Amino acid sequence: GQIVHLEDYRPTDFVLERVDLTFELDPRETKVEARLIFHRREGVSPSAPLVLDGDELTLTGLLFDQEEMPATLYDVSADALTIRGLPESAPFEITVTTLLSPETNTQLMGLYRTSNVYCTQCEAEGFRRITYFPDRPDVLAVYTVNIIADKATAPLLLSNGNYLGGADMSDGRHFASWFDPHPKPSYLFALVAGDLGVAEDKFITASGREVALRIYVEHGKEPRATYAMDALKRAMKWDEEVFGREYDLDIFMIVAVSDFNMGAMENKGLNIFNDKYVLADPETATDADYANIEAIIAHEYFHNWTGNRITCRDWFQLCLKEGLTVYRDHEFSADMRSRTVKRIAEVRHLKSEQFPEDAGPLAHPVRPTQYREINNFYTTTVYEKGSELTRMVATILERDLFKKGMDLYFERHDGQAVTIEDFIACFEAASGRDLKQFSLWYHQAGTPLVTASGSYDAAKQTFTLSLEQSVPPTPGQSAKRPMHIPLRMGLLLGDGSEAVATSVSGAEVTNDVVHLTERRQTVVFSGIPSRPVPSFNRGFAAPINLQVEQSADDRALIARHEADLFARWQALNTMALDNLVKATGQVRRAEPVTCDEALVEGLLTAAEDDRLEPAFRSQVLSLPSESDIAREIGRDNDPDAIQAARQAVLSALATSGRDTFTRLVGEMTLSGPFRPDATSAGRRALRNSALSYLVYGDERPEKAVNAFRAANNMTDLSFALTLLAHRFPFAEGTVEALAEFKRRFADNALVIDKWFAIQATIPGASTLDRVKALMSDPHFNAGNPNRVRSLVGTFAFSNPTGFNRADGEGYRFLAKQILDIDPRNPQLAARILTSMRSWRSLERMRADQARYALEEIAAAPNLSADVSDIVERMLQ
Ligand code: B3K
Ligand code: ZN
Repeated sequence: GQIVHLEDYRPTDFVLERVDLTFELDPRETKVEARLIFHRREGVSPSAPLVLDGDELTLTGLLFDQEEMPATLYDVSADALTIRGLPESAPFEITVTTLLSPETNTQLMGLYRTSNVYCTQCEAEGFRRITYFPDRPDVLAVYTVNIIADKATAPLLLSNGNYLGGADMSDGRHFASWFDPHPKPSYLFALVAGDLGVAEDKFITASGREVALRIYVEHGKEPRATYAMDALKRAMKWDEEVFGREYDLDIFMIVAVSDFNMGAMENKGLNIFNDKYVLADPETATDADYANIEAIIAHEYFHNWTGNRITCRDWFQLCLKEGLTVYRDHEFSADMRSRTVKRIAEVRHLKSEQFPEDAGPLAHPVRPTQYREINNFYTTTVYEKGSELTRMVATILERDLFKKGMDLYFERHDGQAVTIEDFIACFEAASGRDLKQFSLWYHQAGTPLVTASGSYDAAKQTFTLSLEQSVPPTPGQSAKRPMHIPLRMGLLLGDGSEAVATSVSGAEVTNDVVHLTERRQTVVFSGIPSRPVPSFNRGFAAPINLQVEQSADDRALIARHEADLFARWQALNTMALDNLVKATGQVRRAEPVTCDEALVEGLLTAAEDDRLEPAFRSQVLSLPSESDIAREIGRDNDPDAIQAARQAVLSALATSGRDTFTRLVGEMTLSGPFRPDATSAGRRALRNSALSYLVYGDERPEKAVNAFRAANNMTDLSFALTLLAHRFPFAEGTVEALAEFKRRFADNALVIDKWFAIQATIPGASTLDRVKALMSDPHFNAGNPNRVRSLVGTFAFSNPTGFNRADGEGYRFLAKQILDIDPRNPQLAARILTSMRSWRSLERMRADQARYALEEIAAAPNLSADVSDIVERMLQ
């Protein structure tokens, strides 16, 4: 693959006016006829040829205005079709015919088959695997789609837009036609054909239009789409109320398929989903599954405006639709559930996934300027950091002006393919505020570090805050400029009340936001009656690392009194993290591990405080993960020491809090039928957190075995099984529970994925053998992305001690898997390989082993562009 540069962007030479597609579906020989009407763009040289993209295509016919195209006028290869001698300005029609084999398309890009259903995935560059086409997001056209297929095996024929009509044909086939009136880029094209069941409902828009809602699933699974349907209706209503966005077609369809490279896809009017994010019922889905379904259904629906109506000019602008849409789905979930708890979950996810990416060899700006393989840029930086940037715009502008800016964006750019600069310009125009310096967030990679220190002058009653910011160097970017960091903060007095400064100087301050814009800035708060405790980065308003000397007492004060509940959690989490880092050092020096009194006290006080919602208390009890600790340490990491340290702190907490945890398990027990709402989920979460301390504080597996037996929903059942397997991997009770779980859910692949994942995350060196054995389990299927991610992906991403075995066997295993997956499904292989993105922060011996494995991958012949791009950047 060649490197594509943002600066090389220029519009196409030809304007595409209309697209008319006819598919004659067949598993091995699908015929696609594309009739494309173009005209030469004004000012383009009359000799410029039309160049269309292709990928592994076979051309079987080419017409110009319905006449055979002379062979002298075109050149064709599998990845390009170049046509010369085209009219100077008049519109003309090109008819391209290609032949496809959906059944052997294992990449899951373009048109493929999954469980006997034809389906498509075109983002980013999959449409060029269907026909020769100007396959780029700034080419918007109106599509008509005709689908012809065998009626018995494919009674259902779907595409984007509104249904025009259809009929039976004399040969056992039938056809259907669809018309999408909204101009769209090719990446939003979709086709589905097969035999599926459907859940139906309807939605009346704010302006009174009726929209038919359909969720297509495998026959028999219709009842499991109920929650997804409910989430969809709530998302449609929320988008009307909060963003003023109405749906714009007569029908909205979702299709669940079992072979899919990612979560879901926002094709216009016809979203295609990984069935994992559609199907749910209490017996088979956890509270986390329900929350994910709600978020992803909403995310894809929200794309209808942020992505589809307004799309990206080029793929460098991916965050324009993804960052903004993630922000929208975060806000939706915050409104549906607990805002604080949602924010805690988001920050945990951001820090555990995006921060390591930004600190490692794969770091890139939210708006990159070059790529080799665009599929490798669907990253947590583009998505999650991109969302944080939108959130910062909302923080800087505040609610009303942010809303005004969003309204302007929809008004100004509807129907266009635009850039991040266009997006930001709307907020500048709406607010009159200069966001030039702020925009650096899009262009400079790396997590900024803010160092803060304060001093109190009792005589003058002033508190002076010294702030310093730096952005670490990242690949291709050695020097960075200071950014505009909106730091939300409060000053707490000894009694827990918040100090109100009579004046502030040294930086712009709006409400509780200090606008840090220089490398070094001093902010003086006057009229502060006693030494305050600063609470920084309320709500995690800025995605930064913060370095501040703060005593455990000061943190405890924040944890008890902060008005911002997120900041309370943050104080306790930081206290825990400091303790865990210290404990890791103690393990490595073979010293006894100590658990601070202040931590025990802080965690138990919050856990017992019934004025706080259970989900929040559960978040407090859940200690930073092994990878959180590794990230905080940053270098020379020994995963075994981290794990031992964390276990020791956990045991100490378990001992000190036994009474609290016992009481909580009782108090939080729910009766009555299962309900997936946030309040019930919160009680289950707190109960399970408390239970896990009891299990870790006990030498015997009985408590976990009993919990497993008593569970009447998947949340509790899988939690109990995880506790058993992770704490007592070889106990008889564990072996039995694992076997029973498998027997019970043998016919449900999504639940078997949990069974794989639980075993893949058992700590310790011996898990590698277990994972290898599981790969021969009849339920494992190396061709299905969900299976591969649950077993191989989970092992590499989420089992620090198992994967990072000191002998390097974990890395060699992964290298072998990557080379095995790559020829079939390069996107999947490349994604799983990113699990090694933090290899340089390992201790020397492990880092060497990791490098050998990466070098082995890099040296393999015929690597895909996807894998070679990742492996080369990782080794650079
Ligand atoms: N836009 C799709 C992701 C497509 C990934 C292509 N490799 C799903 C989403 O973000 O909503
Ligand atoms: Zn998206």
